[in-house]
Amino acid sequence: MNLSTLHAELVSCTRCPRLVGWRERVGREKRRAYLEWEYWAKPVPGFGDPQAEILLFGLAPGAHGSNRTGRPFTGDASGDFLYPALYRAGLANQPLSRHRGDGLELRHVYITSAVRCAPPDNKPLPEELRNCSAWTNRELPLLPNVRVYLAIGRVGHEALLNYHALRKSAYPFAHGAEFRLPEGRVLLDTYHVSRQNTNTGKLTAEMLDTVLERAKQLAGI
Ligand code: DU
Ligand code: SF4
Repeated sequence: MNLSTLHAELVSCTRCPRLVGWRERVGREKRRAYLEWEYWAKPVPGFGDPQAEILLFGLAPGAHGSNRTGRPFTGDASGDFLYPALYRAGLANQPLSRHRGDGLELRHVYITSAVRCAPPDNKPLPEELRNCSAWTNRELPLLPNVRVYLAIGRVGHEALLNYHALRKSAYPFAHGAEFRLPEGRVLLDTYHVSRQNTNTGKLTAEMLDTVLERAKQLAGI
């Protein structure tokens, strides 16, 4: 099993009925600006460098972002904040991320998320998080060089703790927090890159740059 074969299997997952309904409905109804698009409307596979030392772990696909384009953080405000930061850090070959054929490549970084189908209001149910953890359990072992986890938001943080069977109370989420996990990897946290956080100044570009520099330092990049 490698990442490509895992992703080929993932894209036909229908385990969460509510999310299957939602991802397809959003793809039918579309947003006005994207009427010409054929939405992806399927589970969104992880993306990036298979030899990554840093794993970015998010929440879920955005309804009109990666649920439209089929690549994490591609085509919405969250990606417009995240990818330029990865580019500034030397971890992406370009700041722009528009569609799967845009030439974007990551170095040292791989991106996936706690659930792989867009949820209504960006809020997966506990059962959906449990369902999709089965994919996390299969995907993370295929990334042999990961030394640093960067959780993008609390839900990603908790899914990573769950993956390692660690208790939330011992590892409280906080922007900039840094935890050495028992098996040796380091878990870093950032507030989520959602428009809600970046427009209000809760998460600034400088704050994200600082966390990414720390991730690189810990990963020896
Ligand atoms: O075809 P491939 O080399 O397996 O790459 C698939 C996909 O992964 C491509 O869109 C670029 C991305 N990628 C990357 O971002 N960084 C890498 O180091 C290798 C592949
Ligand atoms: Fe499958 Fe995960 Fe999508 Fe649920 S969220 S349908 S488990 S890919």
